[in-house]
Parts: sequence; structure tokens; C-alpha cells
Amino acid sequence: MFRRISNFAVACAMVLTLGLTTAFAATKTTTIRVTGMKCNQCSSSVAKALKATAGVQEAEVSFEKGQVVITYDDEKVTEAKLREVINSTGFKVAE
Ligand SMILES: [Cu+2]
Repeated sequence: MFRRISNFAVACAMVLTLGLTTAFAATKTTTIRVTGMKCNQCSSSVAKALKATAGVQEAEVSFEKGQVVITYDDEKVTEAKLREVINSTGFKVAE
């Protein structure tokens, strides 16, 4: 009996989680390769430009890996726009 109740609780929690995931369905994460970054200052200027862009929630820039991981709201900004922002910093998006 108790087991049944706790299974029900788990099921409720799953439904809740699924509901929340749907509510944030507009949030996307993308990884973009960027060339030309040589140090922390390079990566922070790319991060700064991205974070100043409407719709960007998170921008993790690694000059060592030469990549940018961006979490964004795809209703507010497109990946093409994010590439444009990166290119405008002077570093180049690798195709
Ligand atoms: Cu640098």
C-alpha cells in the first residue's frame, strides 16, 4: 500500500518535471567553434558580446577548446544571429 502511494508520488513528480520542461522548450543549447582566440581576454570579450545579446542566457567560452557553448531562447535569438555576434568581435566562427 505504502509502495503504491510512493509510486504515485514519483509519477506526479515526473509529470511535473515534464510540464516544466515543456514550458522552457524555447531554451536551446548550441556549441559553436570559434577560431582566433588565444587567451582569457579573447574568450571574455566573446562572452561579453554574447551575454549582451537579447535572448542569450548563458555563454561559456573556452579559448583552449576554441569553442563557445551558448544557452539561448530560440524565440528571441537565432543561431545565425549568434554567429554574427561572434564574428563581430573579430574572432571567426569555424564552419
Ligand atoms: Cu587574447
